[in-house]
Order: sequence, then structure tokens, then C-alpha cells
Amino acid sequence: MAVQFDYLARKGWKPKNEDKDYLITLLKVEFSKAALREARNKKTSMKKLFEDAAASVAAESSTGTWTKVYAGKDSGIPLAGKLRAMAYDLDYKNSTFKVAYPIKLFELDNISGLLAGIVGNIAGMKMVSAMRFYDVKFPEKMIKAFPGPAFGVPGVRKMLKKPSGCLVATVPKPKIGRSDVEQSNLAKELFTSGHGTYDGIKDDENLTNLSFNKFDKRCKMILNELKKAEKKTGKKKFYLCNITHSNIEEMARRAKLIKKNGGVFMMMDVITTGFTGVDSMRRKNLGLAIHAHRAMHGFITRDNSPGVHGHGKLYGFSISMIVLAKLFRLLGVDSIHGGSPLAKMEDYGEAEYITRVLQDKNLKAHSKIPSLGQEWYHIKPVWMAASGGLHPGDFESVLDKLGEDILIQCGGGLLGHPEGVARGVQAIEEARILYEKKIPMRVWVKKNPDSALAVAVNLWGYGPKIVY
Ligand code: CAP
Ligand code: MG
Repeated sequence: MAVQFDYLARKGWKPKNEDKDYLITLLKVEFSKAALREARNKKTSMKKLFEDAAASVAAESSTGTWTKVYAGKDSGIPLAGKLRAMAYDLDYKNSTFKVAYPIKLFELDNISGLLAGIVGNIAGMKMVSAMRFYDVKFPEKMIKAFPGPAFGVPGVRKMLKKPSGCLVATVPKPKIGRSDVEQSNLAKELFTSGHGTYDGIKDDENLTNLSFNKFDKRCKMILNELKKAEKKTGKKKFYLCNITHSNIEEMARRAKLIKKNGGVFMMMDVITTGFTGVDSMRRKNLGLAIHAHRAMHGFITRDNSPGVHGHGKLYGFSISMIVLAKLFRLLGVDSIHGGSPLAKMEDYGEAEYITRVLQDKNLKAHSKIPSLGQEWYHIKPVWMAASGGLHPGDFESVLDKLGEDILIQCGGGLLGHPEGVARGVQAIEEARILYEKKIPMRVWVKKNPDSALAVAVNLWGYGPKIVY
């Protein structure tokens, strides 16, 4: 397809001054039946077909189209040639390749525009039957065009006066059912049960402003309970209050209400509200940290074909969670659901690396997961929210794997405690303190068979497992 210019780099070519002058993507493709048929008819080798596909991706996502176009005066062709993206580092065995985009192709602070380029049309090309966008590496100037998280890991720690250790939070279950009043009663119970160390309560992704659970009332009542609990327990608390709406102005109004009532966090469903929603809310600088729920990401990131990690066949079109984590770190969320090892949600064994994507300053490419690394410059590290089927028995393994800059979210894993909510709080308090004191959970549980933690592990066991 890439007929006007050569969009395929010669073997061994590398972009010069890559971190400053280029944005890089890493992709894998499979060829459609039509492309294979045409290749057979034209006696094109598989090698050539792959090169054509890689070049076509570079063309369609930068300056080209399917045919030669007018190249005379005022055509823009000379500049289009200069600014064309180049496909390079072709791995003929695995059909993976990189594309290098000169930075001038982009408006530096516009993620929506950027994505319309680098992955705008390419997944629709008839010549491919599958594609995965594994990773993106931003150039320095693009990183510097974004503020990143206002708080990040250090800012939230300071705000909550919690210099070390993981954070714990609970999403009320049932997902929908409690009234605003009932939810604030639950907040009180979570915050004041046990030793009063429970950190947070979170709205569920689909809880917005419902007839029986009004946003304004819920927000005010929970933050009121939170204040009282802080006084009573002497511990800082947070409420991840879901402002999700398809109207940015309404999200801003809700965020201002949180601020006015003394809240420190807003929560957004960042996929359904979109890049524009997140960027706009971040740049409003409302003085609130942003918790990012990734509801709907599975329709983007999910890919159960063998090629998900680079080797083997791909069956569909997808974008990895690594890419999404990078985009939302850049846009400035302070915490984000990134998956958890063997939780109820698929993570493809990537949760540990995603934690690094969110938190490392000089991120290195992974040796097994297709990835590119990233220098993050001034962008702060982001909390990894580990969630989905987690329970107290998981704490050791999740903390061992992901480190302590994580928010462990247990919904069912607290509210499903056989002896009630207060005992659920206690079980999580016990699990956290044991880890902080480096006391092996199994040993302690054996010695304390009547403890809330013992009752929880008796029901759910130890360590993450896949739940249904
Ligand atoms: C967890 C949760 C979260 C998922 C999202 C839920 O509840 O509230 O939305 O964790 O997945 O509704 O399932 P439980 P992820 O603690 O009861 O499982 O974190 O992978 O984005
Ligand atoms: Mg949820």
C-alpha cells in the first residue's frame, strides 16, 4: 500500500536521537485471507507481505494512503516525505515490528489527536486480520507537555499521612442496591471498626447518580462520616467518589462538590469518560487526586490468542494494558486499576510489569513481555490499584509481587466475611499489619484460629486464585 514513499527502513536502521525526536510504537500483525490470496496470485513471498504490511501501517498512521497522489506545487508532498513514519526492527518470525514517528507529526499535548494517528486507521486495514498494539514510547517533549499526576504516590502518602505501607479500600457490594444513606452507614462502619485503621471506601464503577442513591447526598454524607471517623480514630481516610459522567461540566461540578466537602479524591471511569475527560479534569487543577477505574478496558485490552505475548498467532485486535497505563500516567491520574496477579480479572501475568510502568522513573523494557520502556522525566509515580476478587488471604502474595505502593481493594473480600462487615475490616487490618511486621500469615492464623483473619482464610484460602 505504501506506494508514494518508502515507509520501510533499511535493515539495521534505528531512529537517530530516538528519545528526543521520535515516538515509537511496537505492534504485531496477522494477514487476512484476502492479503494471502493476493500474495499467492502475485507470487509475493511471506517476507515481502510482512514488509508491505509494516510499511502500510507506517504509511496509514503517518502521512500516506493507498495510492500515489498529486505531488506538484502546494501538494505538501515534500514535507509528507520528510515526516513519514518508518517501520523498522522487523521480526519476521513473530510478525512484530516497530514504527518510528518523527515528533513533528504530532500536537504534543493532544492524546486524542495522537491516537487518531498512530492507531487511528490501521486496525481497519483489510490486509490484516489481527493486530496488537503492545507498547508506545513517548519522546521527551511530549512527556514535558503534560503535568502528570498532581499527587502520585508521594503526594497521596503525604495527604494521608501514611509514609509507608499499602492502602486498603472497599467497594460496597452489592454494586448497586444501597441507598445513599445506607452507603454512608457502611462508610462509618468501615472507618470505625476494628482499630479504626481502614483507609478508604470506593464507589463502584457503575454507581453514579441514581434515584435512590443521589450523587450529591452520598458525597456529602460519606465525607461527613469520614471527617467524624478521622476525628475519632486519629487516622486519615479517603473516599473514591465516582464523578463519572459523559458531560465534562457535570463531572467538574461533582468534583467541586467533593472538594467543598473536604474530600481529597475523585474517581473516574477513565475509559468510558475518555482521554478528553481525564485530560480536562486533570488540567482543571481542582486540588483532588484522581482515582482511575478502567471499566470497559477488557473490550480493548483482552486478547486470548497465543500471540498476546509476542510469539504465536494473534486472533483479534487489541491494545495492551501497558499502553493504557502509560497514557493515563501521562494524563495525570494518581491511582489506577492495573490488574492483580491471579485475581478474578485476566491480567496475562503483566500486573507486576504494569506496576513498574506506573511507578518507575527510568522504565526498562521487559525481557519477556513485548515492551519499549520509558523515561518519565518529571512525571510522578502512580498508585497501582490491585482489585478484583481479592481477600485478606491474598495480601502476602499481592504485596510480595507488587510492592507496597499499591491500593488493595477488597469488595466481596471484606463484605463477604461470614461474621459480618466489622469482622471483615478486622481481617484486613490483621492481614496488613502481619505483612508490615513481617509475620508469616499461615503461622499467625494457626495460633489465632478464632481471629477474623482465620475465619476469612478458612473461607477463601491463601493467595490469589481465579474466582468466578
Ligand atoms: C472489585 C470490583 C472492581 C474490579 C475491576 C468489581 O470488586 O469492584 O470493579 O476489580 O477490575 O466490581 O469487580 P471485588 P480491575 O473486590 O468484589 O472483586 O481491578 O481488574 O480493573
Ligand atoms: Mg467494581
